Amino acid sequence: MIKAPENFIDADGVRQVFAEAKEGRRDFLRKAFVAAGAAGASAAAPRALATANPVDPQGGDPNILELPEHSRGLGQPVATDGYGKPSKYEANVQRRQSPGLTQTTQASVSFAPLQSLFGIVTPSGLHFERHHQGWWDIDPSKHRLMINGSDERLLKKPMVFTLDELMRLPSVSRFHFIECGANTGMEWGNVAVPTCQYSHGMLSCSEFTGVPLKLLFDMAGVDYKKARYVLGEGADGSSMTRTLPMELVESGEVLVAYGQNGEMLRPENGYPLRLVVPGVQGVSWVKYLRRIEVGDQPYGAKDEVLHYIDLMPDGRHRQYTSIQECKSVVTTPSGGQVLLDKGFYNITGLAWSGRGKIKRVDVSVDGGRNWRSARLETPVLSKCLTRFNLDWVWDGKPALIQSRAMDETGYVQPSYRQLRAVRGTRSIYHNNAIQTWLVQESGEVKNVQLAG
Ligand SMILES: Nc1nc2c(c(=O)[nH]1)N[C@H]1C(S)=C(S)[C@@H](COP(=O)(O)O)O[C@H]1N2
Ligand SMILES: [Mo]
Repeated sequence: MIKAPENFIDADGVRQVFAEAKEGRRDFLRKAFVAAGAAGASAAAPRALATANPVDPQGGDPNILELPEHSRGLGQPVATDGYGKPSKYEANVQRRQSPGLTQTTQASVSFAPLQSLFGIVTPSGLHFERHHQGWWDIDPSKHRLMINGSDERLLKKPMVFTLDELMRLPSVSRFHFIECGANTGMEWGNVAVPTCQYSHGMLSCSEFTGVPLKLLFDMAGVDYKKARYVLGEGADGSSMTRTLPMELVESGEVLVAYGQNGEMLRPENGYPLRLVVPGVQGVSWVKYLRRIEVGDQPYGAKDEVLHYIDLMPDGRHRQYTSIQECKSVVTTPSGGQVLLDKGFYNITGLAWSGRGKIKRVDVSVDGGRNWRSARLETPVLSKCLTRFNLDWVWDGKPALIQSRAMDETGYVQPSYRQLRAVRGTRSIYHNNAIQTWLVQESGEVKNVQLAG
């Protein structure tokens, strides 16, 4: 046991920190703590250190430091775990499936735990999964990528690449979000799921590394005047095939990627090769990519004729909706979480747009009557998740928390009423409406939709 020096850190010392803070955020924080204190709420305001034992905050005598074992003994050796894992205390942070959502667990989805993540990057082991016929761990030495034309006038020289050959070519690395077109699909009719993991978790963001598809097309001698469509094909049993317009490839943004967050793609995410199609719905990001064909018309593959289409109010099906429109969600406080007491909270969330950068995110705590602009954290990148934060003092009364994002084109994320006026209620895909979380007096947070 060590005796703490007199006035080791005193309450005045703590006050001093606040006194030194300039106007603005720090000042807001100070006022928030004072307000919370005056209201008798202490959960958000840390106990002054002088009255707490800094080593064991729950401990008895504030002047006696009882060192825990980890401060006295020898820790674990290096490389016990050749590939590191999260702390055992984080074991509840998992991607989860929704039992009964699909008939088999191979043709299914696991959702990313958005409520537990910070910043913009999704750790690869928590990236959402969407497989139509299960995932594979394909031997990269046997994998090939073929590039061909539907007819020889469209492409001069069909080519087959090994992974080694692709990895010798000039590469680029870029941060992008991927969102399944069906994300938030269960909410079209009414609120369907309790947490943002299930309502918005078919969304992830990684740094992808690979070769621009345009480079491979140039090598193969594509005639860009005639070949206006591109077909990507996967090597799994789902025969995943999607048509892309050639303009996307010509922009240089479409990648044949092998890297994800500094290492090779995970098997669940398409190892060893996948298409990265920034801004476009997930289904077009073909995994286990084995073939790319150029053609002079859309291919009308099963996954673009039967699935990923939108049933409009007039009874017609809208096809080839590919760009994921501007959208956002507050991840804390969000459904399933509990606010322990009134006082200060950091409202945080994610915003993204398939059309470019996020320009602004407004947050309401009263169901859309009043809005305040949130802080956008850097980096703010194109077709990438953007993190936003906003200071909030909860007064203990019911609150309706919403976020509304705007992208650099000026497009503003719609309310459910605005979205349904155009789209009706019979869609499954492409729901980018404003999400509402109800904070109840008990502190419990619920998924709700506002009438009208
Ligand atoms: N080969 C192949 N590619 C595929 C799929 C698939 O089942 N097989 N699923 C698609 C769908 S619908 C989505 S949303 C994304 C999901 O990518 P992820 O599993 O890496 O999150 O992959 C797309 N690419
Ligand atoms: Mo998807």
